[in-house]
Amino acid sequence: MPNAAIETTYHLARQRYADWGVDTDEALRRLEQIAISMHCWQGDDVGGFETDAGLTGGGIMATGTYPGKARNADQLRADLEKAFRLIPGVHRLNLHAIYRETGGKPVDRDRIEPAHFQRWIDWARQLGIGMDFNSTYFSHPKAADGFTLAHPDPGIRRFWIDHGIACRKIGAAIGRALGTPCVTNTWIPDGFKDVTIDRKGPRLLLKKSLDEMFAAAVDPQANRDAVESKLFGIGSETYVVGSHEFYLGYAVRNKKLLCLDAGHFHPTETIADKISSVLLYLDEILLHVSRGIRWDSDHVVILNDDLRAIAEELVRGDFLDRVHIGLDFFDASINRVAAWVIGVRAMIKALLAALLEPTPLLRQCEVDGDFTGRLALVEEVKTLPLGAVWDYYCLKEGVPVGRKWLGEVRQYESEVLSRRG
Ligand code: RNT
Ligand code: ZN
Repeated sequence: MPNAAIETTYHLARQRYADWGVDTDEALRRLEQIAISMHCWQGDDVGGFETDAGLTGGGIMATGTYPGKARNADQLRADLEKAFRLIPGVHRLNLHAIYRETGGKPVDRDRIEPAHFQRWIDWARQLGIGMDFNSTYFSHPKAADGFTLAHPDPGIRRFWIDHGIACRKIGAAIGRALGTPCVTNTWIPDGFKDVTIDRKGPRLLLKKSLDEMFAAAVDPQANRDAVESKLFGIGSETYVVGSHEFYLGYAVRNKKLLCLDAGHFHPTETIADKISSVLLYLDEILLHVSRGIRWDSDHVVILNDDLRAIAEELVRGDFLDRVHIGLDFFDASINRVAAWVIGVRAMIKALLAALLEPTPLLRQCEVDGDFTGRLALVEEVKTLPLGAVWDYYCLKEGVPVGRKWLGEVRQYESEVLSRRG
């Protein structure tokens, strides 16, 4: 579609929304301010660059054999840049500790330092983006038992506490260097596959480990700590130490950010409904936007009802400045750059849809007890010309409109990814 047609279509759409009392220009101004933290680990199936072994253990698994995954940090950065160029707006990078660059030197996880992430920091500065960080408690011999911070062996616990301490320092260095706070997230796989007798003991140990890990005060302008719960994982189907109740309590008491991962609850339980509750007791939260399918919690995010509900909550509750939006999925069965682009664009579309909602009108129906009107209007709003506004936003931000981005990914695949052997 020629640019002039995109603009004409937008102007018609703007009028349609104006009829509902919605200012599309204002919605786009707000949308432009929202940074989404794009997770590096979609680019190499959560492998990292410590060893050639890739993802092992940890109750998570990437499935698929699509060719072309990034084999080193330079390749991963190139792939990330490609994806960023196809996504409207200025976003962030979410990095895991296993993506450190030590110049070939073996450095164990309790010893990693900001210097090992300097190239990532310099790269982010060049792109003008912020960064977030994650400690990595899987794919390591000391995590092979399926226990880390809650391991019964004090030596193993100490190792992982030191990893967590190292990661907070790295997070702070990132935040200071880039001038925007880094959110450093903690997720551990600890749990049992089958019937569990002692549910209390490991939780006491985890609490103690976290207390030690978080003992030192860190400037919140540099680093903010988040803790992520999970209901179950592969190999921890019966019992997960870091459950929702565990971390909700921990976060409230210790003023941490709670990380809500969309794939970490019962299948019909959605995180959208949790946001307005937990933000009564917490200053800020982190989201891991993902898509659960049956037992898997990490499918590529698409514009479905769950995603839209999350975005609606953020906008309706005026929570955008208290919620850090991160994505968390990994699919090795499709082009990995495309997976990022699909997921991040879907998140942005969901936010746009929420920003274009005639909320006062819907709210008034609810206040008046007019539930017929509420349901009727919600249905009518669904077919307002969201796509025309979205296309115009992409045009304005200088990224491909509509399916055009896919052609660019295919070209990148034939010129770069397919040559990786
Ligand atoms: C695992 C958690 C965790 C990981 C990433 C790689 O279930 O969701 O956030 O996906 O840290
Ligand atoms: Zn997650």
